[in-house]
Amino acid sequence: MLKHPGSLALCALSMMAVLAGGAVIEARAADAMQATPQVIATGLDAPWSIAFFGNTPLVSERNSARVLALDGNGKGRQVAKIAGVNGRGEGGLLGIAVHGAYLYAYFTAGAENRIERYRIEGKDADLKLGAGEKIFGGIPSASYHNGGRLAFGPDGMLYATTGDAGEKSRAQDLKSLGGKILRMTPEGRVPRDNPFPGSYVYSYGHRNVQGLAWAGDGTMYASEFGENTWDELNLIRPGGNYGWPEVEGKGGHPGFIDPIQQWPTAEASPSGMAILGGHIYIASLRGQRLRKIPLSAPGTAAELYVRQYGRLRDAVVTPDDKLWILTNNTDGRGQARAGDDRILSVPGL
Ligand SMILES: [Ca+2]
Repeated sequence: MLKHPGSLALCALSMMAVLAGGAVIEARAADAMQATPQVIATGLDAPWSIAFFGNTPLVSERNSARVLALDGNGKGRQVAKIAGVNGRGEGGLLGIAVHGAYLYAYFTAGAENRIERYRIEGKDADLKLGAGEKIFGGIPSASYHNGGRLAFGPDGMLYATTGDAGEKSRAQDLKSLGGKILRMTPEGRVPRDNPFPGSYVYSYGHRNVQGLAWAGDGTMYASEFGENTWDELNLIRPGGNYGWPEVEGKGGHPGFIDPIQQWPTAEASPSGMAILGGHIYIASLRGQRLRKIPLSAPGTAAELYVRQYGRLRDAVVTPDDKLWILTNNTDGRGQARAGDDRILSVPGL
């Protein structure tokens, strides 16, 4: 598709728009040349997160508390129903991540959000999960702002994003686990080299972070939901204070790290994110689009699939370097289309 002469012309147009400083114009051109994604899976129920064990995709469903394994045809098979999931609103079974022989899950269990891990036994059609082992708890929960993304960094540590759970002051309180990015060992202990000795807090002053990704050089990025004005893309530094609730978006305030990019909340509400081929990809819920941000020019963005597939919850890189996106239209906030919710593979990257 991209080799088509017409697409080349659009690419050239897109480049010119960037040189002219017109990120929005570039977005339209990029959108026009984006090929139709391939459908990987359909019929998911309020899915939240995708992770891979070897080549096997695993998907979490927020309300059913199920973890599904997809076969080569995208057919889901329940491999676990996570015990103890008890969430309202945005709570439930949220992020999952795989490390070694374990699946890690972040979920709402009544008054707290917690992290458990499960030994993965067997593989492919025989894959199943062992009993849960709670490795971390006490993260504040609420109907809104539960955070919930889990990811292992290039340093082998587990990172977890939390929300302010409706109490803004938690974000600036280093003694609270709310409104933070947390960093822990795979066993749930405090790493010796965390920025605040003895504390799980890696960065703070966050409202509700649901996306994490690292570039090849180790630079860490996170997406964050703003309140009414600005959603954020942040470059995360250990010990950094990202401003909430004193500042939303770019405040230029000493002591707070400004986002490297911000968007009106109606055009974003950014959740999962991934990095592939020199670009950051961010799935947007309310904005119903996939944002593509060059690592070489992180203040610019192209917008793909605007309002074509509804709300998007996650973006992940597959083991064979494809980009998959996860729709989010069946959790009561979106308008479900035929086949929702779906996993789509983005071609031509
Ligand atoms: Ca901020």
